[in-house]
Amino acid sequence: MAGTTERTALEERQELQSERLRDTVAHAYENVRFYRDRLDETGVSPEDIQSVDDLERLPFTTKEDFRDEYPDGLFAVDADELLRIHASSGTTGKPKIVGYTERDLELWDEVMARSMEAAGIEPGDTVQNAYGYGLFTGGLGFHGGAEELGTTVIPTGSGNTQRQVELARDLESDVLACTPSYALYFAETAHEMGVDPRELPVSTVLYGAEPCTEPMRAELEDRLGAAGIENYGLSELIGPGVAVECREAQDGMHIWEEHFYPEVIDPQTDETLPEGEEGELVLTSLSKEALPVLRYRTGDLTSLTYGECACGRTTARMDSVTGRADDLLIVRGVNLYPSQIEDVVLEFDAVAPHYRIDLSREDELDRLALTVELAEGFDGDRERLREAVLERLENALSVRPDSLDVVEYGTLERTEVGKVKRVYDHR
Ligand code: DLL
Repeated sequence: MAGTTERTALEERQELQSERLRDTVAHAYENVRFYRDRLDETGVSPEDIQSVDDLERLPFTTKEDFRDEYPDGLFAVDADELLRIHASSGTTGKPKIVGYTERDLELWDEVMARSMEAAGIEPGDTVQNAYGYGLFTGGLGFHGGAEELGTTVIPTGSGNTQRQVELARDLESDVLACTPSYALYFAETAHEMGVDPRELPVSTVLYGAEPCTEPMRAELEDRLGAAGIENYGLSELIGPGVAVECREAQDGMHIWEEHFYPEVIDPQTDETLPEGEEGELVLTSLSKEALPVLRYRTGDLTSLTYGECACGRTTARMDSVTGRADDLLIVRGVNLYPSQIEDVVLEFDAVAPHYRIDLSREDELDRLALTVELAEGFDGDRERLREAVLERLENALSVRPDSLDVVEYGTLERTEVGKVKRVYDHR
């Protein structure tokens, strides 16, 4: 796509980033009281930020800041300049409200079209968009990008899954855009309808919006007979369209970093971490009008890689998100993320890609109860499987769940709309 720095030398991109950073900081300072106060308190003036190397001098922006400034305290333009409002899918408390000017919407379409192009989607392809339409950025984000790229988009939104299977078959959808959990549900529904999901024309699944381990990706690819390409983004920055894997290498997600500048920090010490080290992703918007964000702490844990990718793109790449800083489970002193449990459990062919973690507290101690589901048609020894999973968890993670239930295929609730919930904290 023209006018991007996807394949330019690092120095050239950095110059552009620095120029845009200066503009963004000035824009935020002049038009958002929150940023003006924060910078003044910190003793940093916009002139102090001349290049991306000065970024570390800026204070962070957090989810709490969005909540405190609800609904529109972080907006940098007047309400009549907004063309659209979305909100994040926060499960608790107030949603984070985000707004877009005309230029922001154009930018969003551009980064989404670019993401889809990098994912190997071509003009003329048919994209069935099963991300939710509405306040969630998934639906309209993919929709805009698909049209910008010149594909045919079928705006099914989420839910109504039998109908979706029929449409995918009858309209010959090449691409299914949805969360990874929905892709699995879609495959299951097809199977129940007597349709072999692998026989459907879908050859690419543009998944995202939820964590997805490699074994989970392998499951969804296998069940749908399609390539899974991972997408990452968040409402606070724009929505989907922040980063995507390239079809050629699938070696980390390319961050469209002339618009979203990435850093990874140690969430405890707030120090910036070097390439390859895992920590919390921090993003700064470089081209946003309505909602510029400076050093936004995403809460998402990942690491960054620099250097040219086998596909020829030179952008920074981020690894799959292993979890959220606030998803950390501490079970009898052992630090653990749900994705680590997923990784181990899905090693077992006899286990379906559905599980549930329940946390409770008894006598001041945390209890972890794990429920896994049997693969369809399993007729082996259930108790032996249970023991094997327990032993493997203990070896791999140094923690043994207090209880492990192995339930029949189809027992655990499926997510047809919205993001999957696998951890239930009753503490
Ligand atoms: O989930 C935007 C999106 C839509 C991304 C469709 C990709 C596809 P929010 O609802 O604001 O926006 O939620 C953002 O979702 O901070 C992550 O915690 C999580 N998330 C998004 N993509 C991924 C991913 C959209 N690939 C929050 N892997 C983010 C893991 C993801 N988590």
